[in-house]
Amino acid sequence: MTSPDRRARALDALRAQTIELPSWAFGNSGTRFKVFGAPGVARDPWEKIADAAQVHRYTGVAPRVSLHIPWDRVEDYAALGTFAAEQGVAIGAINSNLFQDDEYRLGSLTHADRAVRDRAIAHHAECVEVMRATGSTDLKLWLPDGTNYAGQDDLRARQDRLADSLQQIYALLDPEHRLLVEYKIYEPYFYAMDIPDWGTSLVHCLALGDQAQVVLDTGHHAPSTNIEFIVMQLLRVGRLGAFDFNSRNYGDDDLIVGAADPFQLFRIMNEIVEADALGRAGDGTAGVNFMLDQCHNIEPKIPGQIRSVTNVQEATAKALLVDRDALHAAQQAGDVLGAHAALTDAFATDVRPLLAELRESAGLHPDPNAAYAASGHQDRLAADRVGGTQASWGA
Ligand code: LRH
Ligand code: MN
Repeated sequence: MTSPDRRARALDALRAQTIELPSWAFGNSGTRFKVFGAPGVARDPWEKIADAAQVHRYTGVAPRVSLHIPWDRVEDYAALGTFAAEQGVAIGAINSNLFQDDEYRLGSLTHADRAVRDRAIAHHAECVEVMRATGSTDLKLWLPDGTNYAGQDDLRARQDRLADSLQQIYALLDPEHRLLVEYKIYEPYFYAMDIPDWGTSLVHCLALGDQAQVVLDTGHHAPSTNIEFIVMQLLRVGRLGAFDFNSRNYGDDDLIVGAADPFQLFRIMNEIVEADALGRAGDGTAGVNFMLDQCHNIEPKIPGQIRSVTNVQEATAKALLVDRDALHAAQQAGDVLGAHAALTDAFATDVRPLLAELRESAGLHPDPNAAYAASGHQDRLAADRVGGTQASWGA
């Protein structure tokens, strides 16, 4: 039975939780085989932001939208920021894009040709200008660079070129900015990615300085990787800047977070709660940015994002209900099963009534997905958004 005190503390923490939505989740996406369209899909950054605002309207905990440049390139970013504020949300992390230019076939920040590296660095200068115009403080860099065959290039020389390029990007930052460096084990290259794992991202972040932090995308690891261990270690060294939450069964599937492995998401949030890293960092800096990075290839986008947000809330609520005194006592006593049970008991708790109470106390419907479905908004979008070109990954 959860103590009233723990329940009350859990509600307080859940009330303060925020989850950042990816603008690209509101556009069409797919695989190399097919990208499906759907009635009412957003056609530009303004409509993507309006869709994200719907998710915040029904969940109350999704007040930021991360942008991807150039997918969300507009003439007037300050106007886009103002529009977002009018919709009740803010612009979050600005994502650079080094994976769609022909010049980057053999690398971008790691390329042997300085002119190609300068081009990639200049792209980040553009992203920093977008941050200044929108009030964003997070520059998110996923490095897609890599090689496909052993011997194709000098792995160490690429690292040295990368370190120099990252230093130049880091120098572009304002004091309140962060550079979030995302790693990925494979794809779009299939022999060696130049930032394949958390260790490589951390090595570069430590070399850069305090404003450089690691992004952990839950879909970017080898199968059976203990991701919560990586979370614990990055928190321990103060370099976990953000999550890209999604779930996977095989590769970088970008499915709804918690859909494929809810217990893994719970174990990850358990390490976050154990380290008291749910809210802003003790030193007042932003702390861990809980972002989604997903594609709704076949399901409707707004309901998919609402479901993703409520999945993160459920995993967080379960982690907040762990009896940590009992857990720590069992761990100290070497009570293997007792300690494990402290976690599995919390995981087995139905937290939906607690979250319904949280939403009602915030003036929201207890079931955001049911409320959105009943709103008829999806049908209105399909009726209103006729003509034009639906936004799509890569376009
Ligand atoms: C790369 C990635 C990265 C984004 C992209 C949309 O796989 O996770 O975070 O740039 O997806
Ligand atoms: Mn990602």
